[in-house]
Amino acid sequence: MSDDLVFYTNPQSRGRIARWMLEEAGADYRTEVVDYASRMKSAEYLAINPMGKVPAIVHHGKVVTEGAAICAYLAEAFPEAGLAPRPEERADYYRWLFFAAGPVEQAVTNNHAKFDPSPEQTRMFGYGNYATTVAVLEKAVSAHPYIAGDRFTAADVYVGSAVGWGTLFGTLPKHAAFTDYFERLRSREAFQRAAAKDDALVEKAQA
Ligand SMILES: N[C@@H](CCC(=O)N[C@@H](CS)C(=O)NCC(=O)O)C(=O)O
Repeated sequence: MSDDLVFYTNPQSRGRIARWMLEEAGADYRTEVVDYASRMKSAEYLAINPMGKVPAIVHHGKVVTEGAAICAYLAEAFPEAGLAPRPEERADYYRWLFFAAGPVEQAVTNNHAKFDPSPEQTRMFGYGNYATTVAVLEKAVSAHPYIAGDRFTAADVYVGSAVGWGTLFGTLPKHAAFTDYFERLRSREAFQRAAAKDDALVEKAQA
């Protein structure tokens, strides 16, 4: 296990997105579990992520936070994995990666908190409203087998996680477009490996 790449996570968190990406990249990394109660807002961890949130990675001494940024960063840092976009994939790759990290994330969390912008507010809210954001996401995941085209890229780790967790927790509707897209992703070996590692950590914490 390498100290060149340290992964700060909690197995019950968005850290699962970053672990999936680390496994897809074939990275050699060391995991540091950040406990919600004791470590998340500690001075030691705030020095890494001042937001006091996971995931974060430290690669060759450089910190990367934000699940979407971690996916894009690792795709470039491990080019041999072939998960960065090819020139013809770049438009869809960046567009939908940012759409999922911004509008989708805000729409889903606000809707879960039972807040939907009024018609006047939709102009200044970057996601407009929940219904529009969900409809646009549904169209995006239906356009090709993968979000940037015919092959899997790092953007699928992030968009796929949003869709997978959203449909599982009921924050996104279980529409066929979403479930079909996630079915294509969940059978990947790296996804299964990442899930097994995180599930083992959850079990260990509960034992
Ligand atoms: N915008 C961040 C969100 C990260 C986030 O909210 N993580 C949650 C867990 S899913 C967290 O660490 N919460 C701990 C806290 O706020 O105390 C990302 O996409 O990585």
